[in-house]
Amino acid sequence: MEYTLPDYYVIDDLLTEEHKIVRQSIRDWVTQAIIPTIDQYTQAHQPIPNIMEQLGEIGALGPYIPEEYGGAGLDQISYGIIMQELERGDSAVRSSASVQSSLVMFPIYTFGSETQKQKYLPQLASGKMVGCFGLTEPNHGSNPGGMETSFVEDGDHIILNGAKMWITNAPIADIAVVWAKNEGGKVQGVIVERGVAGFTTPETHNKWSLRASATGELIMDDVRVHKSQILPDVLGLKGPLSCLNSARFGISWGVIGAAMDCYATALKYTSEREQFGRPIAGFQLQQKKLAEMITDITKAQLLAWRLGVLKNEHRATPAQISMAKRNNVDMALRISRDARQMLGGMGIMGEFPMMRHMANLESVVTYEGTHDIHLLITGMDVTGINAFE
Ligand code: TGC
Ligand code: FAD
Repeated sequence: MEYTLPDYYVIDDLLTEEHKIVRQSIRDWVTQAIIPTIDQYTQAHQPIPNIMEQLGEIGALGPYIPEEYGGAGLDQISYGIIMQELERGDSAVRSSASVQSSLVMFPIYTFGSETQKQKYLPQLASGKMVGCFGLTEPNHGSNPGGMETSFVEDGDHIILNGAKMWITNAPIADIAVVWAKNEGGKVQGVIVERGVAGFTTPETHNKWSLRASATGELIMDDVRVHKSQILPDVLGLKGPLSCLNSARFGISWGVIGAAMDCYATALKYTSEREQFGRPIAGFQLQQKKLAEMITDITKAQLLAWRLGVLKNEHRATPAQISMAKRNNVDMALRISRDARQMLGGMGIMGEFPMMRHMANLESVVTYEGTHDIHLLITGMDVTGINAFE
């Protein structure tokens, strides 16, 4: 469907020429490579073939990682724009790029040894190697600090035991960054390679959401890993949580893409579809929905852009990132639901993107910290009182 993407407050003026070039190249790729077939893969509950290599080719993996490690050396706003354009296509595509970039490349780049960086980052940037991030466990989702996965030392090696659940790309990953407690009970990151004895990654079936992305478990049953696979430069829960800052920032931009797709589709459809002798966009009730959508998208765009500036200046706080993730995902989810209704019966069909975006966004509002958890983070930040204790 041909449409114009919304920029009601001329936010383009806030972007650099490089930002616009990046946006156009990813936008064109999504239009050609994702939109024509995404419904088919979603309906079939099948990951998009070679998606990681394709993302590597367009520079969407580790865009802000320095070029010496295979990244593109771009700024944080470019990263956000890439996530926005990918999620206009589908949240599954953005998920793959954000896990690889923020949850696998970021911790290796930030906390890894030089050997780890040289060995993994260029391969991950090209998409020839796929990574996943294991934090959530069957008994510990919102409260990762309670994790049971742990390791004991055995000479030059560690022996890792535990289970991770809901892990994006686990079934197709070559490596997993697994967060586990050491003998002292402190959280550490370990790079586990596929193929090591005792390590399995069963797929999670029957999802109604993110059906074009593989989700699975990480099962570690006496997995023996060399100590050189431990990320040396971080100890404690702040390790995985700081990776989440980067991924949540990307999501706050990404979901704007899904919302734009829903809004623009609804605007076009209701301008063309006639009932009672006139386009349904002419009815006040439909105009209210469209007016609220463009207002909410514009507010989300400004929030994301300002957060990008703060992030470029290394001034963005985790609580500011929580606010943007929570607000923007909620905005996109509400718009997907309203836009679906505006297409009437046609809104449930795969020819239109709303139902797919809506189902995807039900995961996005849950992962990377749920809607309620982010509210409590904001509450803690403004009151100074910790509701988790
Ligand atoms: P708490 O005691 O508050 O903090 C423990 C330590 O961590 C530090 N910290 C952070 N550091 C960096 N960034 C952040 N955002 C941080 N938040 C906290 C904190 O300063 C402390 O450091 P230190 O040095 O004093 O030890 O921790 P808590 O156990 O009370 O938990 C706080 C809470 C609930 C906010 C946190 O655990 C949380 O965010 N829970 C949500 C879990 C979550 O988001 N999981 C996401 C899993 S990954 C995923 O969903 C990927 S989906 C990917 C896709 O497909 O796109
Ligand atoms: P729970 O923590 O059990 O929460 C259930 C409900 O209780 C939620 O509504 C929550 O808001 C609420 N709740 C919990 N605590 C409180 C509280 N203190 N106060 C008020 N309400 C509360 N994890 C990874 O590590 N890596 C991945 O790649 C990854 N990918 C994912 C992909 C998908 C498709 C999905 C669905 C999840 C993924 N996750 C991943 C896991 C995700 O981060 C968790 O699902 C999420 O953090 C919530 O944990 P939970 O599902 O155990 O829910």
